[in-house]
Amino acid sequence: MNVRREDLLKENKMHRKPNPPSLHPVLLTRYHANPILTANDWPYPAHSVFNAGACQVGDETILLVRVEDRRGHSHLSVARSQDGVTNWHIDPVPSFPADPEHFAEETWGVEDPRLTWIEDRKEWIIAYTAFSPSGPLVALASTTDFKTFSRLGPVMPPEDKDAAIFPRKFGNRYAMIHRPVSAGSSGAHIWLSFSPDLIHWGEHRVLMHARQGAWWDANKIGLSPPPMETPEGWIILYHGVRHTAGGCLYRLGLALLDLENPRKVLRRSDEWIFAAEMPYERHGDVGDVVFPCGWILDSDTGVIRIYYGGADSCLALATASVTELLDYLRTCPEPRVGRA
Ligand code: M1P
Repeated sequence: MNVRREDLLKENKMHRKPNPPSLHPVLLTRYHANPILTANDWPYPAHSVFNAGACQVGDETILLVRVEDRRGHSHLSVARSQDGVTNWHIDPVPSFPADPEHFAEETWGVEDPRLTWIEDRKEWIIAYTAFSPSGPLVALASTTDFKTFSRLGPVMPPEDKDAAIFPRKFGNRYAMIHRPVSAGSSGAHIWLSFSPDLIHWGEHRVLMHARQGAWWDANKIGLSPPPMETPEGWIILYHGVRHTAGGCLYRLGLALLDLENPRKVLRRSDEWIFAAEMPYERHGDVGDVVFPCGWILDSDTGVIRIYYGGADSCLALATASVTELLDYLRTCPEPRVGRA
């Protein structure tokens, strides 16, 4: 059964538990029939499917899904749907397999794509993690149809991941958010860099520090889907990783960047807004993980569809309202300078 996109928020709200005034706002609402895609839906052998990039092309929603095989190596495959929720048509063979023969950095696979339409190039840029023997690094590829792909190659040395390109230039430079980690570093923080051509990157600076100590986003954070442009600024959805005696907890928080100067963080949520609660998020290859790599805003309805990996095993969907996210962000504090 197809789901009309305009009905999705309404329908999802009906499944939302009432929100007592003393409790936290519910900003993301899970699709009631999650997960939307699992390895059982795949037309060829796959161990797990998760962490998909997402975009809307005309009437079609396209997901570029991370598929892990039984070697433990990942490739990317295209899934298409008219309503973005059901009736997925999945490519019969891997759409974007790793190509270690020509790109040694892909020796152990390709992971976690984020998609951005770049208007001045008239193409989609895919920022993905190439898993090289020296560690994971950021690589870029382009496509216009999600059938053929051209690699721009690695753009950051290891270790670096969780990258996405902004959809427009600042001055005449592209901007990219990413998450480098160096030996001896006190944490994994979100960085912002600029480039004249998408190949040569510089002006690397920390955009948001992981907090420290007891915080939910202490020591390790990373961008989730690409930045979303709104009249009030760029909405950033990011994951924070709390290390506990029982393992890592991946949760999501929000930030807002200045529209013209993305180095300026206007707001950052003190609290996480989404965490693993459902069985398909709590149990899987890596439990207690919610990991979105793609979101799509329907500008007519203001509904955002957020596609996220559950427990590194399946693909799930949540919806949000862009108005509600901005209302919430306005209540968030301006970030403290440096680390907290
Ligand atoms: O296992 C959870 C996630 O771990 C990594 O993310 P990050 O380095 O940002 O913590 C990635 O391998 C990601 O694919 C995975 O979902």
